[in-house]
Amino acid sequence: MTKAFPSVLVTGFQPFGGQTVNPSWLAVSRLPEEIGHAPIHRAELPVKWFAVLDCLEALAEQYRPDILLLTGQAGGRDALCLERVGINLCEAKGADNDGLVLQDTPIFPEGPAAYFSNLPYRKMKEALDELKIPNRYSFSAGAYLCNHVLYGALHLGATRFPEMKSLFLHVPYLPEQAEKLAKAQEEDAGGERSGPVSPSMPLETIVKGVEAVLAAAIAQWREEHLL
Ligand code: PCA
Repeated sequence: MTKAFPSVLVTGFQPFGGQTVNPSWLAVSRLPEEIGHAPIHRAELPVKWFAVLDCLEALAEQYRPDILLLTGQAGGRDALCLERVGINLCEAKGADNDGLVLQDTPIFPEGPAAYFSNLPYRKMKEALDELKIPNRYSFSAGAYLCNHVLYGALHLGATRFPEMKSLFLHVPYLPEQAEKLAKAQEEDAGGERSGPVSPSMPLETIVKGVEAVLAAAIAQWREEHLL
């Protein structure tokens, strides 16, 4: 039976690195139940090297997504970033939420060095441009958990779930996170503002942006499958 609408899964991440919130999950949890009549399934992923890909695989089995949009926080960035590449590497100074530090470790030793995102990033970018939401392509999602799930999702797509297309969207800090960090730095510096406040984006804008990129991916899927 042909489906009229794609199966859509959107993920955000738990807070990590001393933060109490993660704007990615806050935004995902505020999405409408349906976008372009496609029901939106959502999940919060753990910031844990060893649990996250099992979790993603179980979600892929449960929902069989055609569209998998992964989102996460990129503190310090000033725009929504459409991540175009996932690399086969775990490399971070900071620990995960289990206290584990991984460096020089491939995600899948037998996997290719990198995968390219395969959702319609150009259409997604146009949708953000139209709404004048600051955005850009990024060619490095880092080598921490966000890159991990992007590479993992594309590898799952290449090996087990051929219908599943994935892309990672990095989102900036919320204004209140940036302000809190600036205050903490100020206290460390003995009461003086030592530098500019980190860039940020209001939650409503992030939610609108996530909704817009999903609408673009869903419209593209319908065009490819129904025309
Ligand atoms: N951002 C981290 C991991 C979890 C998140 O939200 C990253 O950019 O890798």
